Amino acid sequence: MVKHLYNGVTIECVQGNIADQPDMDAIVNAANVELRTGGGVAGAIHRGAGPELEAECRQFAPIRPGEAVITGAHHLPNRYIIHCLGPVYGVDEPSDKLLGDCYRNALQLADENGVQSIAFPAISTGIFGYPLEPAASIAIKTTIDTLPGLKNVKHIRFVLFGDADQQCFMRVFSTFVETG
Ligand code: AR6
Repeated sequence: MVKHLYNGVTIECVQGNIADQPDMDAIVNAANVELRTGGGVAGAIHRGAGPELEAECRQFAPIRPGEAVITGAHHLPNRYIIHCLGPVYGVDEPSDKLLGDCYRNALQLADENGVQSIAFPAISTGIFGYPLEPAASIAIKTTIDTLPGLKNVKHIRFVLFGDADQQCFMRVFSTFVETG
């Protein structure tokens, strides 16, 4: 695990399951347009939260790439779930801007709702096909750039499913910390 204090905010990269982060106020969902259950992250989160989550999501669907919406977490132990629609790689353009929008909008929405701790998965890097290394750079750079505008968020965790994914995020993260 790499952990660093950046502008008074703890940022860390861990290996794990996004639906099993009980110490976080909010977790982020790599959602689909209709905010329904799916594979990967969306499947894990909806399974954990229960059918009440899909019911609450209905009023916000459909969402656009880069957008973020907030709901309760229902049967999961968190206070909120923030749902982001990442870009489908090679389809939703400009994909780098849209992916950055996800992280920025999720952090701002979290902050507005008094969230102090938030966990992100690697949005768009599964079924949506975004290559991991550029996705990690966008996730970490956008997060660092957004920090100065945040009042409440004090702890940001990137939760990577696989070992290689975690290594990649840690490598990219170290570059920013060394040069930042
Ligand atoms: N915890 C943490 N990371 C996970 C988990 C988990 N439980 N499961 C998968 N990952 P994806 P996307 C990783 O496909 O690319 C959904 O079905 C995974 O290895 O969940 O944004 C929705 O319904 C990958 O690195 O999200 C959408 O249709 C990353 O999380 C579509 O997939 C994101 O994988 C969204 O695709």
